[in-house]
Amino acid sequence: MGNKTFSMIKPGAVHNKHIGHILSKIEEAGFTIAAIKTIRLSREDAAEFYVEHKERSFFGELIDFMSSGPIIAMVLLKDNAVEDFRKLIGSTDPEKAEEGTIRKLFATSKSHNAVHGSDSDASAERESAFFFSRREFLRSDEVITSIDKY
Ligand code: 3AN
Repeated sequence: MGNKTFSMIKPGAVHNKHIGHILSKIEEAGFTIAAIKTIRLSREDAAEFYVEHKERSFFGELIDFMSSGPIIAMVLLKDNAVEDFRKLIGSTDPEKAEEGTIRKLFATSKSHNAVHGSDSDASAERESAFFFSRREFLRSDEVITSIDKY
C-alpha cells in the first residue's frame, strides 16, 4: 500500500473556477498536497500521458479536451492514497458517482469529469515524475518533520 497519488484538476473544472472547492475537498479528506502547479498540456503531452488509452474510441476526444486549457497537477500524500483518492473522486461517469464525491459535484460528463486520479502505485510514480522533478515535491517524512518544527 503506497502513500502517494497523482491528480489533475482538468480544464473544464479550472475554467468553471472549481479549483478552490476541489482543493478543499482534497485537504478535508486528509490528503497533504506535496506538490502543485498550473500547466497547459500540448496535444503531444496529453497523448504521452494517456498512452495506455491510445486504442480506445475516446482517445481523440480525451486529447482534445486535456489540451484545451490549463490543468492543475498535484502530488498527494496519505496512507492508502491511490484507493482513498479514487473513492473521494467517484466513478468515471458522474451519473454513476456517489453523492458527495468530487465528480458527482463538479463533473459534467464522462469525458469532462473534473479530476484525474492514478489507478495504481506504479501509475502514481510514473505520473508524478511526468510533471515534477523529485526536488519539487515533499516526501512524507519531510511533511512530518516540517509539522514538528512549528
Ligand atoms: P478514470 O480516470 O476514472 O480512471 P479511465 O482511466 O478509464 O478512467 O479513463 C481515463 C479518462 O478517459 C477518464 N478520466 C475520462 O476523462 C476519459 N474517458 C474514459 N471513458 C470515457 C468514455 N467512455 N468517453 C469519453 N471519455 C472517457
